[in-house]
Amino acid sequence: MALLRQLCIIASQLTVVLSSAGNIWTYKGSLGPEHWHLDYPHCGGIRQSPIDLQTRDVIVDQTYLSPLYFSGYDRVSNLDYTLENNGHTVQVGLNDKTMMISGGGLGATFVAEQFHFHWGAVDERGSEHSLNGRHFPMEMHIVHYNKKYGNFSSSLNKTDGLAVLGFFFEIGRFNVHFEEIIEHFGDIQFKNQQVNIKSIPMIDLMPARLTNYYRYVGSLTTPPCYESVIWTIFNETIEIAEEQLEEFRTTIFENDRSEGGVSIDISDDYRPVQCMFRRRLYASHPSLKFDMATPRETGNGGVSNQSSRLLFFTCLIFLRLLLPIFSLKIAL
Ligand SMILES: *[C@@H]1O[C@H](CO)[C@@H](O)[C@H](O)[C@H]1NC(C)=O
Ligand SMILES: *[C@@H]1O[C@H](CO)[C@@H](O)[C@H](O)[C@H]1NC(C)=O
Ligand SMILES: *[C@@H]1O[C@H](CO)[C@@H](O)[C@H](O)[C@H]1NC(C)=O
Ligand SMILES: CC(=O)N[C@H]1CO[C@H](CO)[C@@H](O)[C@@H]1O
Ligand SMILES: [Zn+2]
Repeated sequence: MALLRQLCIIASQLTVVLSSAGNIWTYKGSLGPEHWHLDYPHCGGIRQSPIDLQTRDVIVDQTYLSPLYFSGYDRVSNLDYTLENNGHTVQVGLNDKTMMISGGGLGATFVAEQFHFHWGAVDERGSEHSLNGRHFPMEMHIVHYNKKYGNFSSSLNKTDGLAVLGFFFEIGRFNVHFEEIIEHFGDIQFKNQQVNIKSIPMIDLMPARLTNYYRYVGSLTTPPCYESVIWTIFNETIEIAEEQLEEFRTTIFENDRSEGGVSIDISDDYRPVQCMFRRRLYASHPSLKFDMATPRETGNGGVSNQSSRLLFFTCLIFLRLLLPIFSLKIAL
């Protein structure tokens, strides 16, 4: 059934030639991820994000993927951050532009612009990336732009324009650092609301060990889906209490205050995993390459190798459908 639906989506992707104008999109319904490519053609590309991180096929390269160098992440800024509900997520604007990353095979210096979250209505989903088919309840993205392009907007559509750091969350202890953000949610319940908050040393929001990570090239996970992102997904997770996650789920709405009626929460603001096609997944440490048959952790919960398998076949079929088009182009 799900496979059939995927096939239909692919078919529509291949037949639609003209795209209508428009700039609204959602995570559900007729403007949901399966339809994004109609208004935003890049979303139908072959280097899209997120992906399922399949640890068995990883290429380990410890020399190239050296530890990232973080500059300014331990400082408190004298400029406030801007916390905002943009109708798709909770986003924090890093107004000072003083935090930078380099090294770790990035090939350039990238400046931190903003960070935001993707979360689920229940613990079994919410993250955009998955690990061997397993999703996490939330994922944080710290978005950086390439310093050589001067600002975020001129970097957005450059092949080496952006570097995004991704972190998975797990339910655990109360996280005092994230509480400094969550405690302001009352001020940004509705779309387009924003509030200034005191800056937080970014290092407090990140896990302690940052040397072990996965790397691949991909895209923005929201329209216009430009294929401009060097992705780094860390192995170490961030702990957050269930009650804190509940604040994300129940107090942040996708509608404007003025729209009235019933408020709709933003939960499940994640894009489904995309086909890997000819890309490779790299890792910074040998322990990140392992087979699902011998899982590292026990009691994972929610691991579904079935969904991994389904994705594999869907991508295979997608390629087979594309082949005639490519050969036709060559023939012409
Ligand atoms: C970004 O940089 C470009 C080129 O330097 C400039 O034209 C543009 O106005 C800048 N945009 C912002 C938002 O600062
Ligand atoms: C990966 O993360 C898990 C838990 O999040 C941890 O137990 C494991 O030691 C980490 N492995 C590496 C190589 O960092
Ligand atoms: C994968 O699926 C098989 C059969 O359905 C199951 O026995 C196995 O435990 C699954 N592996 C994981 C890691 O979920
Ligand atoms: C990296 C990237 O997505 N580049 C795109 C920028 O926009 C032009 C025009 O739409 C595309 O041709 C590029 O592929
Ligand atoms: Zn994101």
